[in-house]
Amino acid sequence: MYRPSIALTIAGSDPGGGAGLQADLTTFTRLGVHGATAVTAITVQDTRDVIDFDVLPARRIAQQIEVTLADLPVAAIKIGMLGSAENVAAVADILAAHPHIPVVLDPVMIAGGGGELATTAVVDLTRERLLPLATVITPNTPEAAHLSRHDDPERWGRTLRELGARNVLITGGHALTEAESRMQPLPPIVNFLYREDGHTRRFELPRLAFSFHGSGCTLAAAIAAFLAKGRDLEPAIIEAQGFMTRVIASGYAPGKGQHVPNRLCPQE
Ligand code: PXL
Repeated sequence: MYRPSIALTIAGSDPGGGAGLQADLTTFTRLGVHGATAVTAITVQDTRDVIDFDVLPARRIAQQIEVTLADLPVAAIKIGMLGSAENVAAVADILAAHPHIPVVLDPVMIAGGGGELATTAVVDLTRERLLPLATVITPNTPEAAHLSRHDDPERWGRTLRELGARNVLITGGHALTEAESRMQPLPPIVNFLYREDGHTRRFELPRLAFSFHGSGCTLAAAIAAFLAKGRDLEPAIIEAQGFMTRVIASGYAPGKGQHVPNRLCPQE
């Protein structure tokens, strides 16, 4: 009997379908992976701003995850917005009981449009409890600075590894400064992977002029999808970055604000 690989996302809902669990689910589907979802929060936002959000109670999130893990052979877990320190603790407790499932942690702090999606308590507990349980974390540069509590970019990767994250992929795709955005050609996106074995790898990807909503979620979900399909971490990251380049290159603005990655684009 045909059964696709299964990945679980633990994430918040974005009603416009650009980011959050909708981004994760469309990415999983596009990459041929069955997506299971545990909803953590219901955000109210458009492609410009976060207007409001409600966070679900920790008990209800834990139930969704536990019921899913008891029923489905989940081969990778992706974590996005958790919404409260209680939720971080509940998710950490469950992950600790399932140490064999690879975990991609996207430490969501700020939405693509700039709205805050995590409190200081959430960031602090993520640092303490979730980093040590992650196979890989995928902070962008502001998130890496915040989580590591270092101003010096040279220290971010190593510090996050010392805090317990097995591998750290620091992504450079966030918005450019005014001066950078006037450069022709635009500076590339540079991602750095700080590996479990102490080595560092640098990846360069082409950058487009638009500001994107949902690109961080899409990359982390794609890594989780390839892990679910059985790839080792580094090949999963390389394939996920290739997927990102294709979906960003054909990205579109579905509404009045930011562009979203075109996760519908044909894959070779
Ligand atoms: O990309 C981070 C993110 C995560 N989760 C939700 C979001 C966003 C960004 O907008 O809305 C629910």
